[in-house]
Amino acid sequence: MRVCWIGIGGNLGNSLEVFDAVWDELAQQSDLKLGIRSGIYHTSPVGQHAGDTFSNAVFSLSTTLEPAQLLTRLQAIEISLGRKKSVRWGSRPIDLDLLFVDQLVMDELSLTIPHRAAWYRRFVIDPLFEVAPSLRHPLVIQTITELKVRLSTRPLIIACLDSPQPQSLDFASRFPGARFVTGDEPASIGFQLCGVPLASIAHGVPIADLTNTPGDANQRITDFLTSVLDEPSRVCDW
Ligand code: PH2
Ligand code: MG
Ligand code: MG
Repeated sequence: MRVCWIGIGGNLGNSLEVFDAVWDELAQQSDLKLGIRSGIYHTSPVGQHAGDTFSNAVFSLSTTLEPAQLLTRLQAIEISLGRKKSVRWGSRPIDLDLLFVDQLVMDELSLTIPHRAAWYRRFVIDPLFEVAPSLRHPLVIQTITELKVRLSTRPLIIACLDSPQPQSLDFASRFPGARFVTGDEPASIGFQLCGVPLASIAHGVPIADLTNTPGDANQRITDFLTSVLDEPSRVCDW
């Protein structure tokens, strides 16, 4: 049996009802054993077409299914609950992302584990911190607590490795919690728009790989900064 962590999110319809429907559906599948779930958080929408505030949470389950089989199950539930194919990172009633499978590392066309963005998205890290603070990220080699502390520092020092000068695009005033430096200076987190694999470490700083995120440079940086600098609020138990 492997312990899998799943991120759940949505911003169309009644998210609490939709999340409950996901839980009830998974509870009926005899080759999965549901674990624990976090509370529900309100988070800033990430993406040009992402729409309104999202609800996000995480939960665990144990299974002997292969990750690809589990992903297929999750996708079937998304469709049964009204998920339509739309623009990438558009609004949706439900999104289920496979975040971690034990300490497994795999990178295939259809599935990357851990999820590429799991370590820097506050809408993932904050709910995980509630229920799995000592879970270790197998690539970034930090616990969820360490990742949460890293991202919560203000100002957050962010290294821009191959991007246009953020100052010239007004990021400094749009994201007052951040201070931008070049790749040679000490930083808490870096990002690169093209050319690096997940979390390659330069000077001990984990680098977010934005190679395959949607939009032009301005949008990709905006989305990254929104997810990194967000301060989710826990709105209720789930
Ligand atoms: N999911 C997305 C796009 N944007 N923003 C927030 N806050 N939470 C999400 O779960 C989310 C998002 C695409 O999967
Ligand atoms: Mg997602
Ligand atoms: Mg998804």
